[in-house]
Amino acid sequence: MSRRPVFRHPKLPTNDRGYTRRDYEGLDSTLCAGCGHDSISNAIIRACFELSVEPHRVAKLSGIGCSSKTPAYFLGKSHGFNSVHGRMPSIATGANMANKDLLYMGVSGDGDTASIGMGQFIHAARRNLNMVYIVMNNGCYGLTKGQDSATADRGSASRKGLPNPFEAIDLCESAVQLGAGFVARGFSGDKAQLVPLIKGAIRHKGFSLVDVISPCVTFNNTPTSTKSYHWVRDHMEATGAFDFIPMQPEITTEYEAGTDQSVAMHDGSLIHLHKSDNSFDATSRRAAIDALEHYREQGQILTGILHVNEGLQDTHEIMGTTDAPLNTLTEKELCPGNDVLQKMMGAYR
Ligand SMILES: Cc1ncc(C[n+]2csc(CCOP(=O)(O)OP(=O)(O)O)c2C)c(N)n1
Ligand code: SF4
Ligand SMILES: [Mg+2]
Repeated sequence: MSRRPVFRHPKLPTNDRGYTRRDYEGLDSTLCAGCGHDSISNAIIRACFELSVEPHRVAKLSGIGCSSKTPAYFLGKSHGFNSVHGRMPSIATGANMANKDLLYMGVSGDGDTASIGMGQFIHAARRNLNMVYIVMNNGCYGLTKGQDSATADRGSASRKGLPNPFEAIDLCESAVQLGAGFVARGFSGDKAQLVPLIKGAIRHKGFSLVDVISPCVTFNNTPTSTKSYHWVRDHMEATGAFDFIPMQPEITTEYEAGTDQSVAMHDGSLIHLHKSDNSFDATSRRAAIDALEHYREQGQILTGILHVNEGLQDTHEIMGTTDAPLNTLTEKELCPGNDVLQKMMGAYR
């Protein structure tokens, strides 16, 4: 039961659809105070409110973990399915195949995605499933007491553990290599950067990964952990300051050539990158992987939009499914009748 007061200020600001921010909130969080995951939930709430996403057009999906509990804490009026450990992408795929008209918002952890769910994650990415896939990445299994996860950097140590001896999986680099059309990395403690990243992911058509470094204050917030607040603040390198600009008729490009880059989303909205001198061409897969490797070698974490490709077909387009969502088709449309079936069978004889 929510402990939030039910009183509402009569003049709470509303968005274009008439919803207030409260309409995008969920239950009170039961996570540890200071957990990065709560900051990400708040960024999701803000992004959806500011984009005027209709809550009933969203389906939240998750696996198992502290991170996978968070859909209870945002978008309380949306559809939701809390699946089993690592299986969120299968549920997202099935739901998306049945009804392609909803916004699918998958939330997962680094354990849920990069260990038990890795085989699921990579296939959702390579099929370019139209969904937002947010990883709340703390480098550990928070819910089961802080064991190292597969995204923990080699040499990085959590509260009681020895330095991790294994190579880390970089989910962004994997997603770029697999052909995902929108790949970004944020930090839970940097809302100014994270909210536009989530907005861009929502507006992108196809697979949108937002990997968010999210310190676990209970098990993985020592200075030796590369997913801690201290480490990330000291070692973060952003691709540039940027903002998300919904397409409005009056928007004109007034960005200086060579310093900025605007990338149009399928629905016409723009991601506006203010490129710093050391930035790179985010539309190139090779450049994105080079940049990630470059900063990794320096011990830095590259954040921001890492890769965007708006020219890709999503799973439905690749498969040539009907324009109408499959769950709206009637029996008559789905079953062509005995004569047609006989003809089809004849072709196989
Ligand atoms: C099939 C199965 N194996 C193991 C577990 C135990 N388990 C629950 S959550 C979890 C890891 C969670 O880590 P992560 O996805 O990173 O989430 P976090 O808690 O760190 O946010 C594990 C191993 C489980 N619930 N189901
Ligand atoms: S154990 Fe870690 S990940 Fe889980 S709620 Fe607490 S701080 Fe967050
Ligand atoms: Mg984790």
